Amino acid sequence: MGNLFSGIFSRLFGSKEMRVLILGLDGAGKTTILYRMQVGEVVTTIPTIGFNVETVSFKNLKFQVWDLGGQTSIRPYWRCYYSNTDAIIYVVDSKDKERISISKQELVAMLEEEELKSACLVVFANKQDIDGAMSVTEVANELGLAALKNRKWQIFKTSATKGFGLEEGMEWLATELSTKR
Ligand code: G3D
Ligand code: MG
Repeated sequence: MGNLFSGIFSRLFGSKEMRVLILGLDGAGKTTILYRMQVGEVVTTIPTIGFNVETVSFKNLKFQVWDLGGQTSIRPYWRCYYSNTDAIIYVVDSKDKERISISKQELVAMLEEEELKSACLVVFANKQDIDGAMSVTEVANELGLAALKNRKWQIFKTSATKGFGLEEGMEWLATELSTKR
């Protein structure tokens, strides 16, 4: 696996497990990003409660992905996946102005979780290849990122399909994580 992303994360390889959650509303581009990283085989598990969790493990790095939004009844089950999370990659469809406020609510609710208190946050303002998409500044404002307290965060302008921005974001993440270990 001599690809770009394994190169970016290579400085994190060691004995300590690193856990990264990739979250956002359905359709934001999470699965596309997961495959784009090409760090390993994506395994989909469907817990009995009925939400898909996609997992990729690569050496000591573990990425887990699921969709936020929708039924609040399954929310307590997410907690099974929070423990020891080092980072959250939050993916936003920059073209979806209708649901950006829901995306914000979901993000804010997520960040209130005790287990995620020390996780750093990377926001991907995704689908920037589409005309009329919100700018990265608009997405940051809509999500209220400036109001976040005690949280290392950064936002990147990305296109998962065209492949731009992901590398910069992952680079920032790898740097943050390497200071944590
Ligand atoms: P999810 O896993 O967050 O639910 P997906 O989202 O990765 O399944 O992506 C949902 C749809 O958005 C897919 O289209 C995917 O190709 C598209 N998409 C993801 N990222 C981008 C992007 O950066 N730009 C554009 N233009 N499209 C993107 P389909 O048609 O397969 O449903
Ligand atoms: Mg998906």
